[in-house]
Amino acid sequence: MNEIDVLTAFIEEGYQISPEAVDLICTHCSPKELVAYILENIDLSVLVIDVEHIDLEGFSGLLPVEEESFSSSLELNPQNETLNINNNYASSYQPSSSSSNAVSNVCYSDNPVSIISDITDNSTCVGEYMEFVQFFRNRYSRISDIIRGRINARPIESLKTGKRSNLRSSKEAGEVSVIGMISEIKSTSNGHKILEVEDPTGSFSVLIRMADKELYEQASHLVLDEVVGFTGKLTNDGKLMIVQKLILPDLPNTTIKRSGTVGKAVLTSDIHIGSSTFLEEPWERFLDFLNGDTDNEALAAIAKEVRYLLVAGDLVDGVGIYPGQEHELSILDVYDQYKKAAEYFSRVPSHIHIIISPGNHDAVRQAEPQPKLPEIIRADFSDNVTFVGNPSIVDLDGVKVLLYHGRSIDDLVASVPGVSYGDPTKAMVEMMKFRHLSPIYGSRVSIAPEKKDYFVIGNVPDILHCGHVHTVGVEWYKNVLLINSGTWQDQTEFQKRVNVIPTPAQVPVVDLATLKTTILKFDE
Ligand code: D5M
Ligand code: FE
Ligand code: ZN
Repeated sequence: MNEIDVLTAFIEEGYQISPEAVDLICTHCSPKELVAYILENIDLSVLVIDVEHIDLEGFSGLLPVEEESFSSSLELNPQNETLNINNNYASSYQPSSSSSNAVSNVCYSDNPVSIISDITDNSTCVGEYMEFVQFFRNRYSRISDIIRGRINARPIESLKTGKRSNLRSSKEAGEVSVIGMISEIKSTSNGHKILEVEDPTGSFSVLIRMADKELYEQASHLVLDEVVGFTGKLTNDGKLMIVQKLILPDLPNTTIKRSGTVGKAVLTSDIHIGSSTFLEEPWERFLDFLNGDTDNEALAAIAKEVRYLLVAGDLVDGVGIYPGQEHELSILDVYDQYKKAAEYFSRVPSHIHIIISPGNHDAVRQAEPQPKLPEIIRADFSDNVTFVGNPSIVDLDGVKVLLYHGRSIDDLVASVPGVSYGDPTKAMVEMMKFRHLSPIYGSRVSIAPEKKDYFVIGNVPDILHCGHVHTVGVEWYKNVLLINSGTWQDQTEFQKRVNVIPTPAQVPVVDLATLKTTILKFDE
């Protein structure tokens, strides 16, 4: 890449860059990858990128993009002695210990966790009208900034002041672009879609024609309250835009798969301790596995490498969560449910760093973002447990994980064609395209209007870890690993009625060096 290439790359994304920074990039051995890395990680408040904004140390751990980075998960049955595992354990986790039995001398602090984003202790909202205005403005401003680098958008107000003939600034006469939050989605009698879109200056109607098949299909994935760019032409009276192109915030195509660290992270969720359908025996086998207590050599080898255990919500079943739940509980008191949970987690080897975030069955506020579990509950857990809110972003020794329980998946299943409970990663792909975990306001997810919209996906994580739907799924989307970690609860009577078919006792294990994922099964 020469200087012009570097300059163009940043200008196209809406940034200015100092000559010193251009020099630094041009003289680097991997300038193209470095540009992508800077664009991905730059703080949105930075207007002119300078040398100080270039984190060469952080960049030094990059892997080149692989064409097929996730080949379908290898399913392991712990009962099956004829496993053929191709993983190479040569790079096994060797923490700061001289003992040959390294794991027994490791402390959980050798497996560092830093919390990058979490509502805990930062909540300010009381639910007033103006807080909602500020909340949606924050969403609009952060997501529109992502889109703005890709189109030359004008304020919606300016569409109203000028008729079509006055709007001739773009390449093609009459072509205009706006960035708006979708406030209404309607169909006309002819089957076209009309969307009402808003920005801070006003609102406008845009039309997506049924005959424009590709665009129409793309538009069928749009949901209320997401922020999208629209390019099109105004009708002669200037009252409607006929859309020609949708510009989603999406992940950049330049998103690079980063190299991580050593060892493995075990991802789970929806344990539902206290439910009468909690699968205690498979769970016990899982705890045995973490302790290396298994005859299966391959599993024992994996267990040795485990550094992190992540729980993405619904640790316990809770009480009063759905009608008639009391008939399906084996532990009736919510504090007793957490005591039992603490007991189970005390049996996880103490060098494994455990991260627990809450879900809709946990004993914190239901409105999202949810803070971490309260001290009265945390006090029973060992020191190797770090509690975080929902959603939150954590850094596991260099691997960035966005944890979100996933309640919004209920809304996405109801709104987006092709998104189902059976394949939860489809909903997670939509989240990445929205650059938002839970855009729809006023449906299943109740939103606490904090000053910042914690659901906006600003910096791109390495892994998005969700739960809630009780089905396991692993997928890649533009070099981000999407994992739904299933459940430890068998189907409840309530779930039978609403036709939830869980895939319990399956656990995705992520290799932190390659992000390759293996699903371990404990159900037999
Ligand atoms: O959610 C477990 C699963 O059950 C998840 O797929 C959502 C689904 N679910 C939960 N409540 C309802 C209602 N009221 N209708 C339909 N489907 C539902 P969990 O959070 O573990 O209960
Ligand atoms: Fe659940
Ligand atoms: Zn849930």
